[in-house]
Amino acid sequence: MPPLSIRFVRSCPGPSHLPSDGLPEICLAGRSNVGKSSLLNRLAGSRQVARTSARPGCTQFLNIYSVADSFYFVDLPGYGYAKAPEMERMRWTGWIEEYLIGRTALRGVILLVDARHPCLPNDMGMVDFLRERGRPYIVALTKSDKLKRGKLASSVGNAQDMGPVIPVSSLTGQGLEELKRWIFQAVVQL
Ligand SMILES: Nc1nc2c(ncn2[C@@H]2O[C@H](COP(=O)(O)OP(=O)(O)OP(=O)(O)O)[C@@H](O)[C@H]2O)c(=O)[nH]1
Ligand SMILES: [Mg+2]
Repeated sequence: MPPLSIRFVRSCPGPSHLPSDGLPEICLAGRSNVGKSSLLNRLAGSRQVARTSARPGCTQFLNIYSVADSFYFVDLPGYGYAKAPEMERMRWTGWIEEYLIGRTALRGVILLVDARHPCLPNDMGMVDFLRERGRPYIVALTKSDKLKRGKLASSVGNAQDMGPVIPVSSLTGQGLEELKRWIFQAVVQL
């Protein structure tokens, strides 16, 4: 499959700034620094689309990207960034919950989890939250290039507790075709 045509639309400082055209949305959720922006850039075949940082907590707002003017990627603020001021952290959590519970355009959630640390408590909390609300989701095990084959296999095995899993790497491109197929399926689901 060719790279996706991804274009940054805007950062949303509040829910009222979300798109109002009713196009389907796929959101990317996960801990801070897990590789959300890098994944978007790799899917776009470009380093330019989303800002990446070795410094956690860089993406503070909810960021909207248009994919071929057909659907949106919504990059949620990373959770679990311990150094953010308490109020900020509360607001981020409120945002994420509000969006995930109420958004009718939302067709699926890509939950990014570091392949080296599957099943951490706040990721399990997110899984429970998505299951309870019946939101379709897939677990993308990120940075899988950092693990040797045997370790990755056991990480994938452990991560099955979280739900359907695809190991991915934004460095090597591993798993991205499978992830794209999941995204397209989720988008067309009514
Ligand atoms: N080796 C490797 N490094 C990665 C991969 N994906 C991301 N990284 C690195 O991990 C760091 C964080 O990546 P980002 O894409 O900025 O993560 P993020 O989830 O968008 O971070 P925030 O927006 O700050 O929450 C960067 O240094 C990336 O280069 C990957 O697949 N493999
Ligand atoms: Mg980011």
